[in-house]
Amino acid sequence: MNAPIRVAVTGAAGNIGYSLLWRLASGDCFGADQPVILQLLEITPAMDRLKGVIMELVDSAFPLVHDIIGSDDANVAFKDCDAIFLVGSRPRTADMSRGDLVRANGPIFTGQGNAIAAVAKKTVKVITVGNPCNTNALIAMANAKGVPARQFTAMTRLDQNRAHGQLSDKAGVPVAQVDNVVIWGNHGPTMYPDVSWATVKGEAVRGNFDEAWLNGEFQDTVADRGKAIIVARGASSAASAASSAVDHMRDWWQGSNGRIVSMAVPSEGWYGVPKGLVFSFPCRCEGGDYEVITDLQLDAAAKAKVQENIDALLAEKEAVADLL
Ligand code: NAX
Repeated sequence: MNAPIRVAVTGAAGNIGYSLLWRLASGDCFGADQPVILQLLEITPAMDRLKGVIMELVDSAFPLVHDIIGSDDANVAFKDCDAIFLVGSRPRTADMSRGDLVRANGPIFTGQGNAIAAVAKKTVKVITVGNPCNTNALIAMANAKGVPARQFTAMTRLDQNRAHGQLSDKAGVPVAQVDNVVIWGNHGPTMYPDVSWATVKGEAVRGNFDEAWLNGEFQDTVADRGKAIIVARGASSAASAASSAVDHMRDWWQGSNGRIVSMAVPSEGWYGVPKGLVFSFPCRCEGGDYEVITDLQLDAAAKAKVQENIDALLAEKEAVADLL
């Protein structure tokens, strides 16, 4: 058995937290031989709810959980952390534009970036889930002086999993036989699920699936899935988001076994994406690190979509320039 690691989750009393914490506690993310100390952050008015969540975690008697700390102070919750899930943020309400959301949530991530720099390990792995997640990750990264930029990532794995789910449904095969859809860009309306390298049962998707479906219904379904779930369930995606966050962190921590996985990471100029923008790229993970696959040949559609995402993310960055 390894020594315990410290794992922080923000917004721990929220919907995603209610699913995520149980997966972290069970060993699904960091491995069956990796004990964890859970360090949970909430805002002060939600501390009672968090208390209830912690009671339930205790009642679940997970052998891998060595301690649980709940706090409304990021300097306590992030202390000596090895991994952090930035989930907590204000949800978008009907009267809010995406621009309003960027402005409403941005300040949360300046404070949390400062706290990460002050108290977390410099090797901490950070995944940002709270929306707009790419720009929130950018803000946290910019405010965490002394922590390497590449420790900050944002989640597009839910988009990848949604795309794999659609291809699996269409082909009538288990999703484990679907590989290599690449998500480019922003976890937002411009996100692009690219099937150029995707395979089903080892065969290329292009040429074996109806092009009109791939370019139409498939892309629309992946892009609109969040809204469709709200309509059907009366609440936003939570368990699937938690599960995708586990997938993202598990692969980063334990390796992706050669598979291509999509992660939003700070660009180093790849594919013409300006340096520093947190952008979803195809990655492979090994040895506790990720590597962006930088030599894929993009077709005209992908190039246009990458540009659309650059424009969207530059506009979000501009809107929070004072926080960077
Ligand atoms: P909930 O509203 O259920 O929970 C959010 C929790 O965060 C609440 O308990 C709230 O008290 C807490 N919180 C708010 N401000 C905080 C702060 N400054 N510090 C600590 N905690 C804080 O939302 P939930 O359904 O859990 O979703 C959380 C976030 O994930 C939202 O921003 C949502 O938009 C985003 N999502 C991101 C996805 C992705 O693929 N990247 C998909 C799912 C989800 O929509």
